[in-house]
Amino acid sequence: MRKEPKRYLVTAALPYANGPVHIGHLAGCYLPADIYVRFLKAQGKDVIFICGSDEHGVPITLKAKNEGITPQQVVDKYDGIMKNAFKDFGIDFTYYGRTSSKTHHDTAQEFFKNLYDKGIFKEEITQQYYDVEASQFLADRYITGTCPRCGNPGAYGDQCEKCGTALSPTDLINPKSALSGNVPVLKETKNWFLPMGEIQQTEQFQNYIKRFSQWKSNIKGQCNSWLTEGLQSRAMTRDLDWGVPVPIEGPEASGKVLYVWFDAPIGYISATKEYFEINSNPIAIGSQIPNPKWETYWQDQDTALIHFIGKDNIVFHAIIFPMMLMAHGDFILPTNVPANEFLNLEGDKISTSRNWAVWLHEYLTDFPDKQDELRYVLTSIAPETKDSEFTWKDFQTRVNSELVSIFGNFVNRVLVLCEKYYAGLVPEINIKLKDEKLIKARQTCMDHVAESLQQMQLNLEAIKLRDAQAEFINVARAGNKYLADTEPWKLIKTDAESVKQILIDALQICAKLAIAAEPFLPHTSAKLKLMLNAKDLDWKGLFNETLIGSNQQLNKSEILYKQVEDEDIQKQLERLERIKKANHLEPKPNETLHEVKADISYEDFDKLDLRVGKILEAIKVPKADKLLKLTVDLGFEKRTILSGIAEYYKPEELVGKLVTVVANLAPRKIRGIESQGMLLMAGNDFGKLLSVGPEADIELGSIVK
Ligand code: B3M
Ligand code: ZN
Repeated sequence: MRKEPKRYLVTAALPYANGPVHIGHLAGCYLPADIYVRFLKAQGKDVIFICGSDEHGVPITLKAKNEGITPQQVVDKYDGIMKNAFKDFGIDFTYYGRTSSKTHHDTAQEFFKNLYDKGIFKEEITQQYYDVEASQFLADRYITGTCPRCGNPGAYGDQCEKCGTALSPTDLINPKSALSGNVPVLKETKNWFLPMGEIQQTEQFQNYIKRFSQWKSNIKGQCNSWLTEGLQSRAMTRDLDWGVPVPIEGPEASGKVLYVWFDAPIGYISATKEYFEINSNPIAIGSQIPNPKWETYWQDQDTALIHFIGKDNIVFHAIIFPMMLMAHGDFILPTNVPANEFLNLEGDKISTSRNWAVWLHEYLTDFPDKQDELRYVLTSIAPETKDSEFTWKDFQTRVNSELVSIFGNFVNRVLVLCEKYYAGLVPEINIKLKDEKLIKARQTCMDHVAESLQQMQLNLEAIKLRDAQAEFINVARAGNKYLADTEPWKLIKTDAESVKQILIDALQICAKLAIAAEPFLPHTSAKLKLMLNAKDLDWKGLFNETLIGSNQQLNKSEILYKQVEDEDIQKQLERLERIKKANHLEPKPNETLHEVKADISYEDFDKLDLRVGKILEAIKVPKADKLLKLTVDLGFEKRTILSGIAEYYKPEELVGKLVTVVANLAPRKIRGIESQGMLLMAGNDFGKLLSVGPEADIELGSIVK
């Protein structure tokens, strides 16, 4: 076991400033990071929480091109939008920076220079893809193609987001320019490479990776598989004009910038610096030293550095950035990289380009006072170990049957009864409970509360936030059960003294809930503390017996949560339905599904020659909305096949996919092109699917029977 760190530096991935924030972002890293930080702060730990906008890289320049504005205009627009969305949902960063700031440019350049001067980089002249039409080198997301590792046809030039592998453009199968769609040419250029394969062999790196054993299995697994394959050198510079200029004198570096994944993680350092620069006398929460500096957090070995990220960022945070930090030498290495998997929405992957998302700013327009409700649901379904799914129906159920019926209801019953019986003045207890049944109910409740709180604390420490929140609700559940078992509203007529004890107990549970809610539901926590007239309740009180004393005047109670109505959910579902339609993904009427065609003999069936093929190329047929012209490899020969699937698949999604082909269908001319076969398809709610999946591990030309 590692000893308790003196301080914590928690980071959340710097989001690209190229679009608003959606629930997938929130659930993936900002909310878990915020809950963890709030938990640390509540215990009086010394912690700073750093984030900021990632304003470089191809995602920004592509967005600028699509919107017809400059990259600077893109980042200026979204930096503010993102920052506000986080604030609205209570994501309480110590500092939120931007990578376009001067401090960041200086810090990133100094960092690069440090490694350059030490001779860490390997200078290499390599052939890089170039788009002749756009007169531009095609780095990173400027180029797409098929991932050589998992066959994902939409992999980027620097990474496959499906399997997480870090790629170079030349690794891609069937590369295409994202600017023009053209097949790129190769052109020589010089860049500076981080020799990751060499660093992997160093003792320091081998020592560092021992930490993986303490990490979540999804991260450990990915990292170990890359390390087993062996790491390749990776260019840390790019032939682009948007980014941090490469700080090398002379013509060889002109027109080049730092690779965005070199500069972005340094953004954590520069944002920390900026925070200390701007706050001339910063008092980091709980800091044990009088004048903490940014260096204290980044260079002192007693700091725990924890990066919250989404799974597509694992390689950069768990391997590449630590290698950079190691090569520099002045910095600590990450203690933990708690990466989450992805959150899906109503059966489909969240997608910004298809507008398949719940945007935070839109959510707030429809549910202006339900921030904590969304935090609660997203934590309940957090994709901590595997992908998970948000549906509006589930949102409604969780809010109504957990927040409203369990937590909200318990607090409301207790406070309303106190108002009714004691005018909100906490009574004094004169006699202890005597009735056996009441004594037993009380003991059971107290045991459950203590156990759940303990379990919640352990889960928070282990960053198992889903389980931690479930234990939080169990505390309220135990409180509710106490009331149901003792029925103070009936007992008041026969044994008013016992009711005092029961309600005082229940008030202590409300106080514990107010404290424990802080990490998960900060708005509710503040509201409840106010209602209890106990602003100063703090985490240390969680296991105390008496938090609300006799004669304390409670404030007026309010309902904590309101029901989510069917109409609210209907409205959201209709919105998604409209988007689905707009994306041409609407369900097709399939009323003929139950009518099976007339029987055929085996001989009839046997006339069909069904084969497995691989799509090598897919292009749109001009002036035909539905048609794609495919080149399909049957192993023994290549065929041209026309298929009416342009509404359902983008050409680039098809390349590399395996399909079932009717190989002996008589050739047919469609729009002047001869189609030499047919693909088998299956209809489903979203359109049509190819009948042999991309994962099929099967020889081309195999006979389908
Ligand atoms: N901007 C990628 C992303 O938004 C990237 C993270 C940088 S963290 C240093 O997924
Ligand atoms: Zn892949």
